[in-house]
Amino acid sequence: MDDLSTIRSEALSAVSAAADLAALEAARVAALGKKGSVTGLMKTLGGLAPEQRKEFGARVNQLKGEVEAALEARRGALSSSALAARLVSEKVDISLPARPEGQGSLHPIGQVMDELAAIFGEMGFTWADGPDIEDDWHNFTALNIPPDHPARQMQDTFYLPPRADGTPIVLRTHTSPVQARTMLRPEVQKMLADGGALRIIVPGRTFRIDNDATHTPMFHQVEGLVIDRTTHMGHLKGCLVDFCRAFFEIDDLPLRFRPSYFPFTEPSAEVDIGCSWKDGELRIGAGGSWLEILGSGMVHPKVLANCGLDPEIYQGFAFGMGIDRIAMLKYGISDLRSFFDSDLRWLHHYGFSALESVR
Ligand code: 2NL
Repeated sequence: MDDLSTIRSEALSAVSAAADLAALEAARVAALGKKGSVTGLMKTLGGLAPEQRKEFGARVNQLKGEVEAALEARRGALSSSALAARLVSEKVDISLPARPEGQGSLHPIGQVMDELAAIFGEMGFTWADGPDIEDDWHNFTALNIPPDHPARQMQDTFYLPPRADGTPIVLRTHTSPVQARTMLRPEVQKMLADGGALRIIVPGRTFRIDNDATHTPMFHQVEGLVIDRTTHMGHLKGCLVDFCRAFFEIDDLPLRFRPSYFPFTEPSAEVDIGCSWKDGELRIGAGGSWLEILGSGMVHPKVLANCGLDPEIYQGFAFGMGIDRIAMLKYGISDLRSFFDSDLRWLHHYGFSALESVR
């Protein structure tokens, strides 16, 4: 019994004296470990007479419980003071300015698409989208492109394995199939029948098997389409003059309309803008030279008919241009292929801040 009370006071004072978690663990081992003082008392039970064992055993068990409770209480106190000490010593200085994040930039092609959307948006056009992978009906047939047209040849167009029913599949060679799909939509047909007007621009990726200094197999086009019952060549001219002057930001930019040919328009016109050359460098604006910028025309009656519109009732104009090309002209980018190199230094030089975007 003397032993028991000595062991009790020693064990409990070691626990309460423990200054940190390591000292507390040492106190636990000294009392309850394999060779600990309380464990030692347990071991003496076997040598006692049954009567004594019962009474003494109960006291040793109670002691063990007491030591365990003291250990637990002390562990709790030490952990919270350790946390409190960390909270004091490990302060985060929230007044420090943040490290600057690397700023991303918008690719010039995306920037120019946004500019196109803003300029044509003011004229009442909306942006239409469609698939990059097309069947040859939407890409060629609907647009009155004859079977012997060079665009239909294997060496000009990326053909994909045909559909199960034999339909030839291509990577679209222009964005025109999106206009065809839009005209064919029942709600568009109804809107036109009700006397409305369709005005869309279609910016997007296009694909042809060219690959040299001025052609990449993937490039970008924007086409525009207006359909109603009265839109004529004069509207085409006014629209494209306004667009070119707004895009190049030159109020008196001269334009020249030249007769041309496209299978999907009749009559057709190519549009040149005024420019000049000085020391081998191009300057856009009045200057006596001309630069071809886009193709246009009145939508061919066969195209209207193919798209479910009676050419005796409906008419309109369409136009198309290369986005990569007008981006190069506006922003002084000399090599077409650099657009698609994904060189971050190039992008930081020619790219645009998201905060400057017109969107
Ligand atoms: C060019 C010329 C052009 C069109 C595209 C078009 C679309 C439909 C109907 C009629 Cl659905 N026309 N598109 C018209 C004239 C010219 O593009 O040089 N593009 C780079």
